[in-house]
Amino acid sequence: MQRGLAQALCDCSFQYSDWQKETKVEKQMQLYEFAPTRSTRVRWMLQELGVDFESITINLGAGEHRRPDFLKINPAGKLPVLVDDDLVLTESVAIVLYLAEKYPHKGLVPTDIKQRSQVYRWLLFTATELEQPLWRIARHTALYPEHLRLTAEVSLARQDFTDMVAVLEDHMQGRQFIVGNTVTVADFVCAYTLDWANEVGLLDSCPHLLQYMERIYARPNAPLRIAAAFASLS
Ligand SMILES: N[C@@H](CCC(=O)N[C@@H](CS)C(=O)NCC(=O)O)C(=O)O
Repeated sequence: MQRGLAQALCDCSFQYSDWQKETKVEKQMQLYEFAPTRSTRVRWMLQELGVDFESITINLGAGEHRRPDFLKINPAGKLPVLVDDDLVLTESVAIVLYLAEKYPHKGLVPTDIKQRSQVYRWLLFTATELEQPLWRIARHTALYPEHLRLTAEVSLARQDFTDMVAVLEDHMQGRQFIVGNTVTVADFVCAYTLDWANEVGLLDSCPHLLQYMERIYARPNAPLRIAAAFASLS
């Protein structure tokens, strides 16, 4: 009796693995992340899409991004990284665009080419004009060794950010979303970056952007705000 059952189970698992080989079973995606960082953008996208994924924490504070096994995955030693089957993708903006295009029925990237071009425009504006000054500030206040930090660089970066964020503040007057009348991938990337700016006191003179950021983060599938993510580490 027992041997019969064991045989049946064996047969079953044999058939299952056969079926797995024949039918390409989609593997769970893996996200290499660390709570308060740019990997938030990818987590946000995955949560909005309702895609199941495996989270792999790489503790930047503990230097895990410099470990040889992680450097094999991303030689730049940076987060986030998304692994989807044989695709290993770095760069947060490239990853969220990939996800938006992989699940087009979720409507997070417009089908209309002109609307889509506006999404690209604001993603690039965010990554170059807004995020770069924030990154310079982070490096020259906390990340570089103290003897390499330049106070003047921080003032310049704050001014660069202030000049460029004024353009977005103006754009957001009377708007709910960055592009068109529905949420897109640009909103998640932008809201995260605005949260970052807010953390360093650079959003006080942008009432529209403050309201907009709060609204986007109030979505049910939004990730933790940066401050809460830092708090969750301790
Ligand atoms: N342009 C990259 C930047 C990635 C990046 O600098 N990530 C930071 C965390 S927000 C990191 O991993 N830093 C580790 C390091 O620079 O050593 C992206 O958007 O993915």
